[in-house]
Amino acid sequence: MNILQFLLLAQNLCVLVLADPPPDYYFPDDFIFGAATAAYQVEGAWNEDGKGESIWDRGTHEHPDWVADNSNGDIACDSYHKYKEDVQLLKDLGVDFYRFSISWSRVLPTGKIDQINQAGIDYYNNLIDELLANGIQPYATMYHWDLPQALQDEGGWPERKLADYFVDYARVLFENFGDRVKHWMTFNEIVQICEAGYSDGAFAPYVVNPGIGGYECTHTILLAHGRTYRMYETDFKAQQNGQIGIAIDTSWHEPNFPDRETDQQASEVDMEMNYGWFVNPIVNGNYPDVMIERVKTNSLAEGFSASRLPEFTPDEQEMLKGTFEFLGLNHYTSDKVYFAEEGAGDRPSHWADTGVVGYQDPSWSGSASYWLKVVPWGLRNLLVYIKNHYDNPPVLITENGFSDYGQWDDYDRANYFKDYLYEVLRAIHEEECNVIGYTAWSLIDNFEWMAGYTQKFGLHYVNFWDPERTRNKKLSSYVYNNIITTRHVDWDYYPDWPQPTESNV
Ligand code: PNW
Repeated sequence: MNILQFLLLAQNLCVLVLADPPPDYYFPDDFIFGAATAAYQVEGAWNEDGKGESIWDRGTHEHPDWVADNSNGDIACDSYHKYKEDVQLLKDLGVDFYRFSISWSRVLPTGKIDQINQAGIDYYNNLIDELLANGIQPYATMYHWDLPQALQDEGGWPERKLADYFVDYARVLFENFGDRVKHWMTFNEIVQICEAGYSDGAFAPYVVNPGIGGYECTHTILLAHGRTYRMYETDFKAQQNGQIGIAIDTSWHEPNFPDRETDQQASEVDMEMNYGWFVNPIVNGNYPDVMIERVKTNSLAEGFSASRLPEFTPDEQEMLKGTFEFLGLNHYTSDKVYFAEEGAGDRPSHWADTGVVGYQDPSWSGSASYWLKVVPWGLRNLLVYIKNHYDNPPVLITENGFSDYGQWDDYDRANYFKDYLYEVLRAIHEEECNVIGYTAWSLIDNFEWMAGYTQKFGLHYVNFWDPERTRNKKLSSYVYNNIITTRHVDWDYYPDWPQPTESNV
C-alpha cells in the first residue's frame, strides 16, 4: 500500500465511522400492510362456470403476437382453483389485507344485470370467507381492466352509458359481498385503462384515438366512480359501514434541474395533467384549471370547435366532490421533466396537451421492465406533493413493486421494498404525510399484460410450466414479512431459507 492508498483508506474509514446511520423509524401501530393481484392476471378459468368474455380474453386471443411471449391469462396462476393456497401465502406473509380484483364478466357475463352468474358470486364468496377465516381483510377492486367484451361491443368506456352499467354492477357487488368487504376500490389506474386502451392502442381494447378517446373514457369512469360512491352512501353505508376509494397510479415527475423555475413549472404541469386529471375531480369536483386551459387552447388551435376535454355540469361537480375515504396510490418509478419545445408532439394527443418531456436518469438502476427504474426518494417527494396539494388526505399505497426474470434469491426486489418502505417511513415521520398503509405488487408472479410471463413481480414464484402451478417463497417474501412483523426496516436482515431445488429461470 502506498501513502496515497493509505490516506484514501483512512478517509473512507472516517466517513464510515462518523456518518450518522439513518434514523430507525417505526411504522405506526395502525399502519396496515397488504399484497395485491388482479383477476385477469391470476385467476385463469377464463371461460369456466359461465364466465363471459372480457376485452383481455378477446384481445389476447385475436392478437397473440402482440404479447411478448404470445401468452395470455387463460390459465395464468389458476387462482380460480388455487385461491386457498394464495390465502396461505398471505397468512405466512403476515399481511393485514389482500387487495384482489373482481372480474366483472365472471359475475355478469354480458356486463349487464339481466344475467347474474351464481358460480362467479360463489367464487368470490369463497375467497372472501377464506380470507376472513385466516384473519385477512378483503380489499376489493371492482375494475382492474377486464371489461366485459359485450360492453366494448357497445363502444366501451368512451360511451357515457357505461357509467350506468358500472353502477348496476357495483350494486350487485355491494349486495352480495358488502356484508364482509369493508374496503372497495372502484377502479384501478384510470390513465392505463383510458390512455393505453382508448388513445394509444397499447392495451385492450387497442383503440387508437389520441387526444380524444382517453379524455372521453376518463370522463365516463370518473362519473361512474362518483355515482358508485353516492349510491353506497345512500343505500348501503348505514348497514355496511365500509369505505370507498380508488387506485390511481402516477410516477413522480422531478424537475430536471430542481432549482430551475421552468423545470419546477414543468413538474407541476405534468403532475396536474397526469395525476390531478383524476384526483382533482374526486377531491375538488373538476379537472385542474391548467388542464382545462391547455386542452382548450390546443383544441382550438387544431381547428376543433370546442375543447376535446369534456365538461362536468355544476351538478356533476357537486356530486363528484369528496367521493373517497382513502386515496389509493399505485407507484413504481420516477422521471425528470422539462418543458417540450412549442408545438412538439403528434397532435392531437394528451402528450402534446401536457407539453412536458420526461426521461429517466441513466444512473438509476433498472429492472426487467424498461419503464421501471429504482428511485426510492421519488415516492417521498410524491407523498409530500399529495399532502400539499390535496390537504393531506389518507393515502393507501395500493401498489408498489419491482420486476425481474423470476429468481428465488431476489435481492433486488427485497432491497427495493426496504428502500421504498424506508421512504414511506420518512414521509410519515419527517413530513407528517398521512400514509395509512402499503400494498406490495404482487403476491405471486402473474400475467404481466403485454409483457406476458417475461417479467415477474411476485413475492412468490409460480411455476408456469407445471400444470399444478406450484407456488414457492422467494427471499423477498421473508424480507417483507420481517418488515411487517418488526414494523421497521432492518437493513441487515436477509433470511436463510429452504430454497426450492427445481430450476426456475
Ligand atoms: C400496474 N408505468 O400498472 C398495474 O396495476 C398492474 O396490473 C401491473 O401488473 C403492475 O403495474 C406492473 O406493471 C402500471 O409505466 C404499469 O408507470 C405501468 C406503469 C404504471 C402502472
